[in-house]
Amino acid sequence: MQPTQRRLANAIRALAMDAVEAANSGHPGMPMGMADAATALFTKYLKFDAADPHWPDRDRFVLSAGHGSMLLYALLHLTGFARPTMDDIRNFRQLGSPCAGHPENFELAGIETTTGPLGQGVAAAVGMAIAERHLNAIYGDDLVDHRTWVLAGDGCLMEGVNHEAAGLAGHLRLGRLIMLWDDNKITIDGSTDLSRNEDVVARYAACGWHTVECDGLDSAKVSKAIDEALADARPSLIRCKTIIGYGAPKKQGTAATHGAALGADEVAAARKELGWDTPAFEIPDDVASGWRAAGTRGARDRADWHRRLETSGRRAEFEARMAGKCDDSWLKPYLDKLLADLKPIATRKASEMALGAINAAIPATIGGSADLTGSNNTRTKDQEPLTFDNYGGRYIYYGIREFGMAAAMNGMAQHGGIVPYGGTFLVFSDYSRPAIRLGALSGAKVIHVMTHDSIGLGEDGPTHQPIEHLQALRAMPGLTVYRPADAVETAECWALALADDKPSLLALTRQNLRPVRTKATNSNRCAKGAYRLKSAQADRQVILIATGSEVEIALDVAEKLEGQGIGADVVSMPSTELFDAQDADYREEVLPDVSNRQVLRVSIEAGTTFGWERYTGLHGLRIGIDRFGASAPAVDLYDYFGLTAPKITERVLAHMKIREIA
Ligand SMILES: Cc1ncc(C[n+]2csc(CCOP(=O)(O)OP(=O)(O)O)c2C)c(N)n1
Ligand SMILES: [Mg+2]
Repeated sequence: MQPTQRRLANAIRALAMDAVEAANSGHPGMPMGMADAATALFTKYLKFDAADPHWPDRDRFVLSAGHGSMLLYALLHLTGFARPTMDDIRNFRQLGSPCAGHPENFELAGIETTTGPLGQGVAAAVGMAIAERHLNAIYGDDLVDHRTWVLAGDGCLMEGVNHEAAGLAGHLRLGRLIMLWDDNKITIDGSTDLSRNEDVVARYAACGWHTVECDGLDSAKVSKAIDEALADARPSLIRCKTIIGYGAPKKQGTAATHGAALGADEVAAARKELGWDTPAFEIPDDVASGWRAAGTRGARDRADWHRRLETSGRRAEFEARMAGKCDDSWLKPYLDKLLADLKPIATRKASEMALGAINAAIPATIGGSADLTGSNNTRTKDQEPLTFDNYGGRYIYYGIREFGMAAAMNGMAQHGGIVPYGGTFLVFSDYSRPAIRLGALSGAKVIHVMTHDSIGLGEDGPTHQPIEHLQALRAMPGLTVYRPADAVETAECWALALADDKPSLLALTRQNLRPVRTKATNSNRCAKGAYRLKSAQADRQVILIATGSEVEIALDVAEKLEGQGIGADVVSMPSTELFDAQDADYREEVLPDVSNRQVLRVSIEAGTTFGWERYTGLHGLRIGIDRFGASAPAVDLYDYFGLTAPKITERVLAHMKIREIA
């Protein structure tokens, strides 16, 4: 006999209880409350084949309420993914188990994106849905025709980013996006009455979504709601009314089930309540085979899809694109042309010029900006906007939604087939930072284009002038920050970002910079993160280390020092992370490890000096800005903050004197 949907769902409940019990840590409430809804989705609707988790035309499922990770681990295991095994689940939350506290996309195939920071999954799902429609516009229904499903909790729908995502999805009419809301009216602190009385459904409706409500504990009713959602052309919000911890007789419906083991007695009582009599971590045969059948439902679709791919004539192109490889053949011809006609330009402008070549050579790029297109220089001439009536466009007007943009870009990248880049001001990286971080953690190949990267932006003043941002972003693991010094470095940094499989951030100027790289080179000089741009002519006594707009100043300082017989190197350091990754010999060659008495090291960056002692040593000299900026024209600010060649030269000389006395 086929097990009922409820019996299949109870397997999820049991595994969630057992795993959390074994770990004495974790979140049983959400999986127990949403087990019936998830069963409807996975046994009837979700297009997937457990035998091939990477099948490009599979539906994407995002567990935005990542704390309910056991729901996903149970589903992957039960439907027959190679991992997690039952042993993996037994070791839930233990070192070495792929069943991490929250779902990690790099731990298990079948986890489309890392979730846990609430709300971001919703925005990532919007990005996946955009990617799907875009690729559909290019490759047609034969190759790209799938849906994106997202499971969100009350927390996801309170976090502001959900609203950015909802607005974007509604505007772009992403009808293939369906969100299941676990409306259990409970969060950690207790009832949602403590903190929320907005009408979430009305808010989504106002954003252009289709909405429908159902009893989330009845999988037939969830199915009916899903049918309605499928039939509607708008993105859908399905409000599933559930009970957190459903099945635990004493604790269900309370915050006690949210994030703690239920305890042996309550687990035993729940087993009774649910009619589940197998021991912990055991699945009865009928249930196991029922779930296995769900896991192979998509096999036929997948085989058909592969046949279509073979005969499409676009197989190689499609596969290369999904593999995410970016061709760098644009770089050399672009640089040749650039070097033939050098003039002072802002690196944001240089970025736009490079993008002209990049977008022509790499069809996978999709650009955008959070309402600063003209300032970020992110849109190139041939880029049409991506809109609901032209999903084939390659430029997204994200609106003033930095966080939503960054999180959606993670989703696009993780969908595959898209290399997203998006712009805002560097100072507003604070607004997108949680998504930059999650992208860094989960290896999403996204390029963040951050312009107006210092006081050099001028008159907009301290609210708009980044100070600590560069160093704060460099402190983030998994993200490479680039701050190019001129047009050549900008192109080189773009090439490095495109070649990487992790996220990158380009910090670019508003103000014009004079070219510091004027000759062709055989290799990408930015690739090692830092390099000697100018060698000391007299005996080397000073090494000036600068980034971005301060490199030209460093060159002027060096000239002044040389004028006094003091040999000075200038090291351009577009990426501290890449420099740190070089071998000791290279680092030693660029920054010889001698005491500051012999050679004074000086860092110059128009931002915090915090952290630069890493390269200058404690007795070196760090030139920067350790306060908030000011409103004035850029030239005046550089002078006011002492970032001019004469002022820096004076400080260097003074420092050398102190050192001699010491
Ligand atoms: C951005 C963010 N803030 C806080 C948390 C900590 N946290 C995890 S779950 C949760 C409550 C979520 O409530 P809900 O989504 O309703 O989940 P349920 O209790 O119903 O399972 C909180 C505050 C988090 N994971 N992410
Ligand atoms: Mg809740």
